[in-house]
Amino acid sequence: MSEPSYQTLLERLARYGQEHVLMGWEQWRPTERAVLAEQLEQIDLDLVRRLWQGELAGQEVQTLVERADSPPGVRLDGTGLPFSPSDARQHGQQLLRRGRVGVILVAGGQGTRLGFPHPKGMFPIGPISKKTLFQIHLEKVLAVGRRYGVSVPIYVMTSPATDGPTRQFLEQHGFFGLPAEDVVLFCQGVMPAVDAQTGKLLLEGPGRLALSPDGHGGLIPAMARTGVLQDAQQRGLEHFFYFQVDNPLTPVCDPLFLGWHGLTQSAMTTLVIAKRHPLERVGNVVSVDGRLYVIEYSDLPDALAHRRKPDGSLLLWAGSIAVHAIRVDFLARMAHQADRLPFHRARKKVPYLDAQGRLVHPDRPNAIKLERFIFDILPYAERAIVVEGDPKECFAPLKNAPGQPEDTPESVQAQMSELYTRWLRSVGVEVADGAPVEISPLFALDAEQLQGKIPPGARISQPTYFE
Ligand code: UD2
Repeated sequence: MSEPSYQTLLERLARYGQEHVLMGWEQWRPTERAVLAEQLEQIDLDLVRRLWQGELAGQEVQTLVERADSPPGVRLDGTGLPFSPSDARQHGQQLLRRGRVGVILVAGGQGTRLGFPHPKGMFPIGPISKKTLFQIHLEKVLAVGRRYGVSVPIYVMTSPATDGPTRQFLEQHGFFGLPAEDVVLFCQGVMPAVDAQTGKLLLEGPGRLALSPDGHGGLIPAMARTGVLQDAQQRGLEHFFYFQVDNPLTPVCDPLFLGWHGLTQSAMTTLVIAKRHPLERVGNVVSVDGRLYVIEYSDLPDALAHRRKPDGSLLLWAGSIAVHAIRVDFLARMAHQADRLPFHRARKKVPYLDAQGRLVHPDRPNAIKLERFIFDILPYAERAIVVEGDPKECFAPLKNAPGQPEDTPESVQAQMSELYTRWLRSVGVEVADGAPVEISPLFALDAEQLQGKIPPGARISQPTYFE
């Protein structure tokens, strides 16, 4: 690689007042210089400046909430759409049998809150088996394929920090039984962190900008850039089942959910739960002028989150658990208009080199990180709907380190075990209270698949794993 020209870099950076990143250039090794030049290649400095100056802001949250209505869709009791649940389930099963559904798993996040120094998907979450999140997710995809007699491809989005270890881990484990060609990894882009006071790029080391993943909205440009979208189109896929790496209860490719989505010809359908309290850390799905929007919990002022309807129920009741069905042609259309996706600004603590070249670990948020969110494509989706799910059945996100009040490994494992206990009891198995149980996705994907697999009247009083 030829040595990048100092003068060229300086001129480019100076146009945006960012020439400080070349501080110490004379002392850097050629590789450090090359790394910086490469990082700068990936960054649109003009975009960063405009974002910093507050241009390109998304919709005003206050305005959205003022005009927010309940989103259209189907409630837990089956009401809300002119189709019956059995029609929906059948339609979903047909889509699966015809090989029209692929899976997207987003796994590019850094999992800072969990305090686990590897990609989150490598966390051993199985309450008894200690299977990792990745294994559970991939086995679900394998089991769905077996159930419907098709191969279901899974597209896994990583980020520069998680890409290497994720590839290595999945390869080492033979993709947990899926054919290698059906597990497609692709890496999302990055955005620089900027100083919250000055908008200057931060350096995490000599010649190294502080970069972070560009949010799961980065999925759209990344799918187009890496050829993943084309791959899906070539395979004849019509819908993606999209989910996050942190939720082992995700009902991957649930035919009922896919069926509601398909029957209504919705371009994007979101699985929601009725929020259990106003400040629950989920996105709020609302309808404004016939379009769906998600207002992220971190963007929602508390007072607005507490608003209630005249009947006392929460105005913003529909919490997105980040499970979506998305039409492939809609995603392809959005890939041509990725610029329409806004960036969200989050204040974060980011270590940086000060003017003397010393590394500073700030004790309060000093930087702005810029991220795009996938759900910001929702307002562009024709006939978008929500489908309400039961949080006990479909939502146990692993977010926090052990010992925290919620969404910890212990709480997630307890919830998994409770779900499997209900399935077992529904087919006549006696499970003693508190006895941990776990069911491998390859044994049964739901209570229905358990039928006939365990002799009725069986009793379980100690930790039991069905595989
Ligand atoms: C997310 C949703 C929230 C709710 C909740 C449910 C956002 C902004 N908020 O909150 O509305 O649905 O989940 O659990 O999504 N990821 C990437 N690349 C990135 C950033 C994130 O792949 O650049 C992945 C990450 O690996 C994870 C998922 O996106 O699978 C969610 O990220 P998060 O844990 O930061 O989101 P959280 O918990 O704030």
